[in-house]
Amino acid sequence: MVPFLSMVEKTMAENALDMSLDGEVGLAVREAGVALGARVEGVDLARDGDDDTIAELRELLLAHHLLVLPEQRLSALELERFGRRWGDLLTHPATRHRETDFVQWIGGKERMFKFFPGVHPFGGGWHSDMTWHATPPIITGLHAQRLPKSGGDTAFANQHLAYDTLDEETRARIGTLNAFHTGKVFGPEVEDSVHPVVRTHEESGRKALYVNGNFTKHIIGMPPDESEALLYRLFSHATRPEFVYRHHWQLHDLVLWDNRSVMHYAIADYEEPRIMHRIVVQGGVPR
Ligand SMILES: O=C(O)CCC(=O)C(=O)O
Ligand SMILES: [Fe+2]
Repeated sequence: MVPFLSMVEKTMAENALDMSLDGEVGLAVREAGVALGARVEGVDLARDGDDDTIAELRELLLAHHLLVLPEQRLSALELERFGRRWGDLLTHPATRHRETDFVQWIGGKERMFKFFPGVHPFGGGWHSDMTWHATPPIITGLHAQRLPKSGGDTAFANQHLAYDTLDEETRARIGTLNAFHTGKVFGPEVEDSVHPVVRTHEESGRKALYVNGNFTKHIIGMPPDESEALLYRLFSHATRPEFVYRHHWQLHDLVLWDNRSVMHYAIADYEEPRIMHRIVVQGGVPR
């Protein structure tokens, strides 16, 4: 078993940022959380959408798994245009912006504070985005339009840390397993998919846990009781607070994250409107 603290130290070293100036385009970068995340200032995406800036942001996202870009004044169509710099965009069956299918509009009264067992507002419950899709998004961007006076944070958990801190026996046991993910929570016509329990990041080569409580229903070829017990154990390990960065939103924050590396949870502890614009960048088949 890899000692947990040495993993955190490794992540801290990776994150080692006390406000450094990054690369050629002069972005100001500092750590957002110990487990993951960097805050990037000195960029105005409405203006600085050049290839060098996008290349720098790509590198930063790969290193830190999540980027906070404060004070981005982008319309929905500008957000869509920015998203297309990262790859093809996916639509989402649940919620679409009135101006474009490629930006999701997330908000509304029905999403406010309510606790009923098993009922989550959009994004509530730990998940990586759209894992029910055959080629789920590698990157999600969320842009804060309207925020409640308090509450409404989003929590993000580093799934490389989650994988690396599993005991060796469990890592060996899950290394070749696949799991069934369902999209039926969004409608009977929405697809289901099977993906590996451990995903290897195409760019970094690092392994990550890739199962989640919202969409992953069972392990393929395993008796139901055993599958449930294993998934339950993996879900609770994957979301240990030590792996988490909790983002407290400011208006016009744009947060980008890598769904191959992190899970997230929209915390529904607010009683006023909270509105987000969202884009998702399509990936390949998870391996
Ligand atoms: O509203 C949020 O904080 C996150 C919602 C979510 O899960 C998502 O945008 O993928
Ligand atoms: Fe999500």
